[in-house]
Amino acid sequence: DTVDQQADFDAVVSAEGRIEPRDWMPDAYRATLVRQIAQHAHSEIIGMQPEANWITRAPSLRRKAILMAKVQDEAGHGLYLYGAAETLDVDRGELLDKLHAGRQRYSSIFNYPTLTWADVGAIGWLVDGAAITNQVPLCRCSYGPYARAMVRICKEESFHQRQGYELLHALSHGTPAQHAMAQDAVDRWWWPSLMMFGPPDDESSHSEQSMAWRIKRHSNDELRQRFVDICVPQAESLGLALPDPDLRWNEERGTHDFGEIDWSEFQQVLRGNGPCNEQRLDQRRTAHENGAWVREAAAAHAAKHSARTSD
Ligand code: FAQ
Repeated sequence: DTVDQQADFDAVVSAEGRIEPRDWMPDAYRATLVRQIAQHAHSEIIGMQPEANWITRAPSLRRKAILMAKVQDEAGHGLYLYGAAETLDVDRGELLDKLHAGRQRYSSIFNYPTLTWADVGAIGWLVDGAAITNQVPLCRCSYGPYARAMVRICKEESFHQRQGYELLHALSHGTPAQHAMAQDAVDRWWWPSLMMFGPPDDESSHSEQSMAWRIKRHSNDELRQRFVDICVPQAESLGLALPDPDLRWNEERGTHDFGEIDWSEFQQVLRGNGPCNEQRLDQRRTAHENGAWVREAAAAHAAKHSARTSD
């Protein structure tokens, strides 16, 4: 009965085991995973837009090939994640409908514009860097399909982060105008990257339960702090400044202190009022409509194939 099932579930989670799709799980655990995995998948595919904006204007064939590969990886990450969500008895069509209707979220970070080529570098360095910091612990998430999807995604994100770092390094050590462009991109992407980790712990409605279920392994503020500590020496070797006058090493705490985040900006972006929310969702809906023929053709092919094999 449910009492035994709950006890079995709790025992697996506390022993660092994995919950698999066939296992019993509490309804709220399933709902939390669907929410987080869907939001993550939506972020991957909406996250293709800001960088895709620069594919046709990449400064060389080599840069263009690298950027196309990165954006294609993001589409792939979306597919792994929608696949992981579907093991929880939801359908990706239904999740996409909810995204398009504004009833499911995607990461706040993708509502900012990519104004210059250096933004491609800043996204790789900071946005992929933040994504890895958040996602490496998710490789140990209690839900098996999500944890396994994260392993491969993290490997690919590491490549993405390196390409951004290398791109910014080239600009930072180029002409004064290139250096200024790199600095401007870092100035604009730094604070939104810190917001990717979610609200402060005392305002994070889901953290406590998600940590008890071992979906989340660290709190939002812990991961944000880890990210700041990783970025400071990297900024130094890039020769770029982080736009925070309050950023300094705290000997006692053994980490960096950093300035106040503008949480009202984060709330505005979550409410749909960021600089690009409308544009991102419009483009997503249009892409979905334009792709209808592909879904129809795939479904027709699958139907023919199964009719043939069932003969
Ligand atoms: N944006 O209680 P919490 C990538 C919402 S990486 C928008 O703390 P939770 C790679 C939250 O949903 C980006 N909404 O929530 C890439 C909740 O909403 P609700 C994607 C946010 O879930 C790079 C409310 O605020 N990564 O795409 C954000 O425990 C370059 C309360 O928050 C992931 O999704 C936000 N930043 O912790 C691709 C990682 N933060 O239910 C292309 C997996 C919070 O009240 C190019 N997700 N909210 O309506 C997670 O680890 C967690 O879901 C957190 C939030 C940490 C994001």
